[in-house]
Amino acid sequence: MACKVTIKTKNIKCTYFQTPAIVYTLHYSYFSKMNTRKILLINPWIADFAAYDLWAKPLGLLYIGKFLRNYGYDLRLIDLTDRLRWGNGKSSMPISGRGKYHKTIIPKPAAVAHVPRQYGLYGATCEQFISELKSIEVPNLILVTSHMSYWYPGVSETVKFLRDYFPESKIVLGGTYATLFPDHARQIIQPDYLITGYGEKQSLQLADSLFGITRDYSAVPNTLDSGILPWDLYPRLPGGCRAADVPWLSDAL
Ligand code: B12
Repeated sequence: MACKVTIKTKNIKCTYFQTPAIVYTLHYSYFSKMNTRKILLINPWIADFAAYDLWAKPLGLLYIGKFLRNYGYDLRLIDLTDRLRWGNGKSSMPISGRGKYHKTIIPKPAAVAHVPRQYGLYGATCEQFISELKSIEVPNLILVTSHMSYWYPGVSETVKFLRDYFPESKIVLGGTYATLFPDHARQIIQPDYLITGYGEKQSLQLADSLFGITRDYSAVPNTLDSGILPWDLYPRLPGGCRAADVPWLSDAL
């Protein structure tokens, strides 16, 4: 299936061809200033034949966000599967928390080429992602989570955009896919750093080392059980859900 999206702005031109291969051309001219202690959290696209939002939120990434914020880092989140932000209204169901994602058809990976279904990226459109990337300050560090290993093409596509927009930012990959298949992830995604297993303390240590911060890690716990997850990073989450702080599917609240 072919899909082509062309976006032109004052500084940026993105051409997104999806047949037979995906090619991005980005021109940027505004990367001048790096911000202090700015970390961008990314929940990537899901790549699959089907996906439906049953209260899915990137729990592990939010745990890391809570942890890093506790140690003084400035956070920004782009959750590409946040339907309330990217949804088209019809498919977004703010109250129930369930609903359809937008789907961008892309070519099937070779291993599933025989499956007679349309394969795609679930979540924000290419234009929405670009618009969001344009609107934020250049982060020093980008933390990308991953979920089901077989969704890795979604991680790969997401990271390509991040590389094009923020070539100077360091990208760290963690999460289920990175933990289960680190060699594959290193080869395909090519992050600057890959962290396996629980990510809170490891992310802090890595961020500190990049920002030149020293601290006594023997006094730093592995995780933070107390405190509220950084729901304020979701601009459109209904207040009731934010307060609930209870498990949701896949990556729970
Ligand atoms: C609980 C769970 C479920 C629950 C979810 C319930 C809920 N309300 O959330 C249910 C039962 C619904 C479920 C369903 C499925 N699951 Co499940 N599930 C798990 C389980 C046991 C724990 C996941 C979890 O919540 N972890 C807790 C959170 C906090 O941890 P985390 O997200 O991993 O994040 C930490 C680290 O990964 C890391 N990290 C995360 N992001 C980042 C980012 C960076 C930058 C860094 C540095 C670190 C980092 O730090 C985080 C904090 O410490 C895992 C196995 C496991 N032990 O991980 C399987 C697991 C993820 N599930 C799996 C599977 C296969 C499925 C299903 C497909 C099963 C099925 N056939 O239907 C479905 C798919 C659901 C979907 N589409 O989302 C597999 C995935 C295998 C694979 N190849 O990817 C796993 C790994 C189990 C297994 N070993 O087979 N699952």
